[in-house]
Amino acid sequence: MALPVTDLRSDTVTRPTPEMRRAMASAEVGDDVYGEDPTVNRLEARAAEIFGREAAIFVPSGTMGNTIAVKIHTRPGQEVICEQRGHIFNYEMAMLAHFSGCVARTIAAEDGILTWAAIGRWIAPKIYYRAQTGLVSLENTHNMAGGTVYPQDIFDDVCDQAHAAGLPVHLDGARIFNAATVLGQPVATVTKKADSVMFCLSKGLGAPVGSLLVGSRGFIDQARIYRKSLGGGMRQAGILAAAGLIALEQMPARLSEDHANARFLAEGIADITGVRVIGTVQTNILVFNVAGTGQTSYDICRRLAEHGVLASGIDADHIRMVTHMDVDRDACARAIKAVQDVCGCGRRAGAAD
Ligand code: TLP
Repeated sequence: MALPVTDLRSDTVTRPTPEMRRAMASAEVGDDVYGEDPTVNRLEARAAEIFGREAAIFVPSGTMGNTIAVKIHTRPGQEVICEQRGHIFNYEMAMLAHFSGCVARTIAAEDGILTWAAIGRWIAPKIYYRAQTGLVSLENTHNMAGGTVYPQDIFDDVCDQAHAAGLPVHLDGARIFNAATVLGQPVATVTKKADSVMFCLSKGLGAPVGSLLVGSRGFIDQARIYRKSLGGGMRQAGILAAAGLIALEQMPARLSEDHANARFLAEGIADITGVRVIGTVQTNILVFNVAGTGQTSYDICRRLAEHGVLASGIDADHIRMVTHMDVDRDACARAIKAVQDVCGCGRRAGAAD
């Protein structure tokens, strides 16, 4: 009998739980563009409460949440500081430029974590012939750096120093509950100093669709206008918000399982000749370099798929695997075996059993 496919391409691939489906089927709904969907209103109120903010808005995607935040914080012609592999710069269809009229001032950090020492020197001097810095945008956890978590003192310091320089800070917190799990602190504490936060329900929290943007009342009032301009007015969106409420209330508690599975995967894969795991694998994302195998990541991913394991090549040398609620320990063990078979180089001499 064929084994089920192990899909490690992303935590976006999770399917709603039976409880989510039941809640969706029986959700009380109204027209959310009129502000009349009780389930969306409940989700937004709970998100604001959990994050200790005045207000929140439900958006169809993380990309839309980030796009709206950048638009509100900046003016056309400004620069947005972000990490070089940041999602807003690489995977959001150049909306920084397209929608907000800004350019990204990217700064490289090996672990994706930007300190003020790295950022401060790139703040544009206040000279009329230099494009001005409009915003600092941080990503926690940092996806392409391997799910890395901002140490709280670094995050808080960047926010304090940015504010002292007159700059707002937006947090792309697509996976902020993963970060909070590692830090052992509530998301309200972890994100307190950022001016706005976007987080996703549709990643490790398992909801089928949706993200939230949280901030001050005035900020969210403006966000409502831009959400509509982007086509994000979703009418009876309570069907989605019902699953989102379950994701928000119940799913953060199980994220440590995904983290343990990612570490298990990393340990198994680190032993394979030609493979180098990036970083320490703090959360549910594992990135590894395969240059030493003599194959490209794309070739390896194609061959892994033939073994029933799906992973993503993020460039020619790097593969990303993301654990989530639909892959268990056995599935991770099968993935390790598949990487061993496909890389075909056995285990590094001297590797422990
Ligand atoms: N990330 C996706 C891909 O787009 C890469 C994934 O599979 O990880 N911020 C961060 C840090 C993200 O990782 C993502 C999605 C987003 C924003 C955007 O969220 P969506 O996909 O809902 O627009």
